[in-house]
Parts: sequence; C-alpha cells; structure tokens
Amino acid sequence: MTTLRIQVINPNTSLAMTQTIGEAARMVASAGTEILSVCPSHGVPSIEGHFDEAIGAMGVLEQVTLGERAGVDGHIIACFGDPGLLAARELATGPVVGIAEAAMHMATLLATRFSIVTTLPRTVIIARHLLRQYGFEQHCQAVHAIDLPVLSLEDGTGFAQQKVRERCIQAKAQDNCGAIVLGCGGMANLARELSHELGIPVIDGVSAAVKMVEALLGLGLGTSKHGDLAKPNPKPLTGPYAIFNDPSVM
Ligand code: 2AL
Repeated sequence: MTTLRIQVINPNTSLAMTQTIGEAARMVASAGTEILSVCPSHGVPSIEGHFDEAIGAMGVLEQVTLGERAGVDGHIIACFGDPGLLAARELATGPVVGIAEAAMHMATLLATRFSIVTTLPRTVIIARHLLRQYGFEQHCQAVHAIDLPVLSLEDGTGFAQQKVRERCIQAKAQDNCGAIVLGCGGMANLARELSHELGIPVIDGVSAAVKMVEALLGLGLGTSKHGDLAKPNPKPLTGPYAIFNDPSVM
C-alpha cells in the first residue's frame, strides 16, 4: 500500500535525465513510497551555470506548485545546485530537500572530509557557494570537474560515466578524502557500484534525498511555516507567473 508520495523534480527539461533520476529514486524508495519523477514544461535542457539555474528554479517552483495541488507529501530538487530551494520551501507544506544538501549532509555523517566530482568546471563555483551557504566548507577537501557537459551522461556511450569513475579514483588518491559526493543528478545511477569499487562511500544526492524526505515524513515533519518560509504573501502575479496565484482566491 502506498503511504507516501514523493515528487522528484529534475529542474532541466531532459526526459532521459528525468528517467535516470526517477529510476535511481525508485531503487532506494521504501515499499510504501511512490516516486513521481517530473521535469518542467519549459526551460533549459541542462543546468550548467547561473543563467541556467535561474531558469531551472522557475521550473522547480512550477512543479512544486502543481505537486502541492496534487497533494504530494514531499519534494526533491534533483539538480546539484539546488535551484530555487528556499523559494520552493515557501510554497510547500511538506519537506523540500535539494540533492546537493542531502549528499553533503550524508557525507558528513560518514566521513570527516569529502570531495565532490561534478560535470563542467563552470559548475564548480556553484558547488563552492553551496558548501559555504550550508556550512560544509571545512568538510570539503576538493571539488573536481570531469570537464564534460551534463547531457554527455545521457548520450548512451558510457564515456562520461568512465570519466566520473576515473575522477573519483583520482580524488580518493589525491585528496585522501573519506567519501565522494557525486555532483550531478545525471550521475544518480553510479553511486552504488563506485562505492563498492572504491571502498569508500560514494554518495548520490537523489537517493540520499529520497531517504531524508522519507525520514522527515516518517517523523511527521514538514517545512516550517513560521517566519520566512511561510507561504508567499498573496499578490496578483501576471503572465507566465499567474500559475502561482492561488486558484481558490481568483
Ligand atoms: C546539474 C545537475 O545536477 N543537473 C543539471 O542539469 N546540472 N549540475 C551539475 N553540476 O552538473
């Protein structure tokens, strides 16, 4: 019997990546959890910088709004920049967890220092900003990039996956890190095998976030509605933003 419905939002519009993310989430979800994997109706096919993130954040807010109306219990933002995280929390009553924060939190429970392996070098600064924002700077040994675009993880050749593997092996040797965090939603299906091969925890944020949202819901906890994460002050939004207006007060 399904007791929990968790919406996993891929903030980019790649259907292949949305499927990879959904499959990884379902692999770890408890028997009573239904995973709904979704992506925005419009936006960017991959998120590789600040501009892409701003557009991806709008897609996240659209999907959180639709998910709330459909009565989902919790949301996961499945892009390593956690785009739109705090804004999404304003819209949601249940928990909203980003894959970067989920993976970083979990890594600190398993090791004193972790390294991150991400996609393009230009996304490294996004990870660094999050490390500072979340208070994990002291825990992170290094942030590495495989220097391949996000969608190379979905091209079917396995080349990008091989680069991730090589970079993780190098990171373990060079950084002497106790754990590795995978820095892209499209790497979600690689963690288990790499953990086994490297002999240290390799953490994928999608699976980490599923277990965290399940834990929060299991404890009967949702996003605080006291203070800054309360629902946004109602005001009439226009144009493409009209979707955020409360249909019950229209
Ligand atoms: C990401 C991610 O997780 N999904 C996406 O489109 N871009 N971030 C990244 N650093 O590659």
